[in-house]
Amino acid sequence: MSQNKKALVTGITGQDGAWLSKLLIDKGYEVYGASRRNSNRNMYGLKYLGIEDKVKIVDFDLLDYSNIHDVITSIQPDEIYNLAAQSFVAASFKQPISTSMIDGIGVAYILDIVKTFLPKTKIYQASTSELYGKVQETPQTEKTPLYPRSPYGVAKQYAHWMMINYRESYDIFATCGILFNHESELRGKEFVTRKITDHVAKYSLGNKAELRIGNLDSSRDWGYAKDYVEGMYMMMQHETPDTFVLATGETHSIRDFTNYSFNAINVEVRWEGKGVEEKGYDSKTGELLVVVDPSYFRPAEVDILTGDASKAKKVLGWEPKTKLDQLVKIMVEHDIKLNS
Ligand code: NAP
Ligand code: G4F
Repeated sequence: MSQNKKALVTGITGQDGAWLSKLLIDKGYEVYGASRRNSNRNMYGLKYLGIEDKVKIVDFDLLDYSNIHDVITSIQPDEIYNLAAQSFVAASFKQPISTSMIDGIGVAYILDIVKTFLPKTKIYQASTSELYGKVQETPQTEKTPLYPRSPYGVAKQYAHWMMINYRESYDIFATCGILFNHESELRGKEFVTRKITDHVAKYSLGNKAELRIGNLDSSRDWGYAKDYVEGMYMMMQHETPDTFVLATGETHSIRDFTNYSFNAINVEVRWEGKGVEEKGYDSKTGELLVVVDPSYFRPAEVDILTGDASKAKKVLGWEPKTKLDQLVKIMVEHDIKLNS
């Protein structure tokens, strides 16, 4: 029983921060939610999950060593879940330096503060399947060589190896979850899945604008965020710090995800053309639904990701529970309610 344990969750206003805090609160943890000072903090996720009044919010910025030091040493958490990041890959090409500072150096700050002041505190780092980038083998496991393809991926690789280095050098409980894409009704709307489900929801409510999308051929291994935060928690309860992949093992293209989303409102998409000329039409009415917009293409793309989570299954007993069609349905139904 983990009653009275204290957890510091960074990135509390993000998708995973909300889902993980709900899980920790249900387990009896005292949860401190770390969030950047902001004129209008996004508390939608915490409200949606009914825990807004149960999380203690603390001002926290991964760019500020003294702030991180004060937060960690005053709370003295048993567990730190570092979920905060500039997490949008496309933005990392436009803001490579700040992304490197937040997603890379910010993690080094946490590690060094824990090593110096609270060496018994466990740390979880949100590593990512973007580390595999231009994939060197399929499916990807904990042993697959890394080849990141964006400033985001490169910064996360630095953080990932700093975690391993502190684990090996100083006996810090520093655990990394290499999570493949996970989505939910709390996903930010700039990410492709939520962009699509939000669009389809608005379309079903009468807004007939076309969906403007980037690379339709790109493929991802998508799971449900609610399942994945269970894996994070399990990693932190394991007797030793380690690195684990969480994934479904199934890969679908952006085109597939678009099909599933329109299917959720009983619309079948018929695809015609190739490359930037490809278009999606309503198969019954012939109405134009989807066009390719090259402004969403990235300078370097991660074409396809497929994870192998056998180690997490064998060692932790973790398995994803939600299939992609169920996930799409949850997201589209949520977005229809939200837009109504
Ligand atoms: P998200 O929704 O984008 O949330 C990111 C959080 O980081 C937000 O709360 C944001 O706060 C905070 N943040 C950004 N810059 C910060 C800074 N300088 N100081 C403190 N907080 C800062 O991301 P997510 O989807 O929940 O993902 C959680 C973590 O897992 C991220 O590290 C991400 O890179 C990683 N990851 C995600 C996936 C996925 O598929 N979702 C897969 C693998 C790894 P604001 O509200 O102030 O912007
Ligand atoms: O939804 P995305 O922006 O997610 P991406 O780049 O895979 O990154 C997410 O997952 C990572 C785990 O692998 C996390 F580490 C990261 O923090 C984030 O959560 O894009 C997915 C794919 C890309 O190939 C992109 O080029 O969708 C393609 N895409 C096509 N059209 C689009 C669009 N992406 C966005 N965001 N918007 C489009 O219109």
